Amino acid sequence: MMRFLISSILLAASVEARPFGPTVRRNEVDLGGLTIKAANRLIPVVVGGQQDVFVPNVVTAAVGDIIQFQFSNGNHTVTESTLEAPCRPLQATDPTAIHSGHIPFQDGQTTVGTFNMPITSTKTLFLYCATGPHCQLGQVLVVNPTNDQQIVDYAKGSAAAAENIDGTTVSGGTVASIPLEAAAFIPAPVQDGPPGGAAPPAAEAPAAAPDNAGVPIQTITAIIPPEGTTITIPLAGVADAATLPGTTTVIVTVPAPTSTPPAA
Ligand SMILES: [Cu+2]
Repeated sequence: MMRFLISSILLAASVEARPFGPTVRRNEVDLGGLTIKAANRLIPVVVGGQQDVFVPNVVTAAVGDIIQFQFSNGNHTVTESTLEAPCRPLQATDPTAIHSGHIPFQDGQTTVGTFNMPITSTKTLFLYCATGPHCQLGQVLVVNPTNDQQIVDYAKGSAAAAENIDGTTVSGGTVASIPLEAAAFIPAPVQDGPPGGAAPPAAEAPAAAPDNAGVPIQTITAIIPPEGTTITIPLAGVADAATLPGTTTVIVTVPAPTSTPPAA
């Protein structure tokens, strides 16, 4: 009975106190040094991966939200430009403009580099990747566009940009990391390479598959017979060649060379 009475009093006191006390939110999220209230949105944007793009490439965010860039395969940046001067850092004229620095992701990583960018105004932001030709290849993003045409115009302007210029100083956000399991992407399949998760050497882009893809490749050593020689070449792969007279052999008369071969 006494216990019930005490708890009733405590309950009454807490209910009584609530309307008069300040509302204090304890549900805060630590983003590697940057603390936000959980009531604000954390908006993930994947940077790079199988393709050099931002996903999504148009983001609508409110003041107080955090855009969390999550860096997937490759080495990318988030760098602010203007719509009129794409692939060029706004930092050149405004030191507070956004630049994440270069954040890589290599095969075998168990963490993902992030750039947490708080939205502090409703200003439209034009962002690009300053690595290599990524900006020209379409790795661009618009935050809070004022119309649907802006991402189109920005991407077209970027594709036509003469050069892709890097930012200089990390600004406009906080570099941190998250566990891979928490990321909004699945990394590209691990390439064959040295063990231990080291980055594979920069591979040349594979040549386009030839039309005879799948046919075993043979090494042919060219032997150039003297001019006027008649040679016969049996055709390989013809079934029962003896029953197909006239189709199994090619006769070639070696033409005169068109230029003097170099002396041996
Ligand atoms: Cu990039």
